[in-house]
Amino acid sequence: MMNTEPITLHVLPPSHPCMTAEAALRHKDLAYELVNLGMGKHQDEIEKIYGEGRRTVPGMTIGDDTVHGSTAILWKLEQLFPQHPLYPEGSAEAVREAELWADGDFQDLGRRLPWSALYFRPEAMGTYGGAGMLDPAGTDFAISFVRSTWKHHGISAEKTGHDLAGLPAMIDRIETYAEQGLIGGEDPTAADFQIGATVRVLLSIGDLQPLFSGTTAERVALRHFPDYPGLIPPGAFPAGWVKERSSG
Ligand SMILES: N[C@@H](CCC(=O)N[C@@H](CS)C(=O)NCC(=O)O)C(=O)O
Repeated sequence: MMNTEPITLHVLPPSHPCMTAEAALRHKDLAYELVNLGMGKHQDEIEKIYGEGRRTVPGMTIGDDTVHGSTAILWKLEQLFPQHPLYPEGSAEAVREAELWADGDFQDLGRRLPWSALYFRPEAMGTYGGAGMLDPAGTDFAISFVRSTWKHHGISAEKTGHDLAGLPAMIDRIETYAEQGLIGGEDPTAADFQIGATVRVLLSIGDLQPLFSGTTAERVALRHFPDYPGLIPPGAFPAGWVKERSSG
């Protein structure tokens, strides 16, 4: 079933929940327009369209209807367009639970950890815009930009240590979802798209790649999101901050 009403997805390109929403639209073979709001005014613009207090991307309009947030978007798409189900019969509830878990603390790591790592390797910020490593003048810009992101996202060294310490258990949880067949199957679910997008962002941090190596999390991320700019060379985080998985 194709959409007769026009669909517009409002995004910021590097945002992982936006990647999730777009992957779901593509999976369901729907026609849509992608609108990049551009860093800066995005919060006010999204609030104008989606209502007071709604200041994040993604948002989706379908006809006159507005849907805000990645999990609401995927749910709505499933109700309107049942083809290529995101919540397969028999495991729909468990998939939704896994998706909602990933939308919480795990998704937050994708918003913080790249900035955490870039604090230590600011010259790598250019790789996220496809520009490669920055020169000294560019690195000056990156240093002040990264500092502003620490403020914006409430990042500190202590918080980074806490985020990194919690990551192995989150990967274990994702691998359990895979064993339960909620992600990693031939037909992707909402949980594949939600988890995979965050993992793809985390894979741009060289220090974290060994943690994901050989996992279903890594396979799902690279399958659904093969192209993602950005690479922070290993050795960014101070020694000992990245913890190993005990079961890895
Ligand atoms: N859980 C929400 C989170 C959305 C979210 O926080 N999006 C970030 C981008 S990843 C955003 O729009 N941030 C706006 C800003 O920080 O200015 C979802 O999945 O839609």
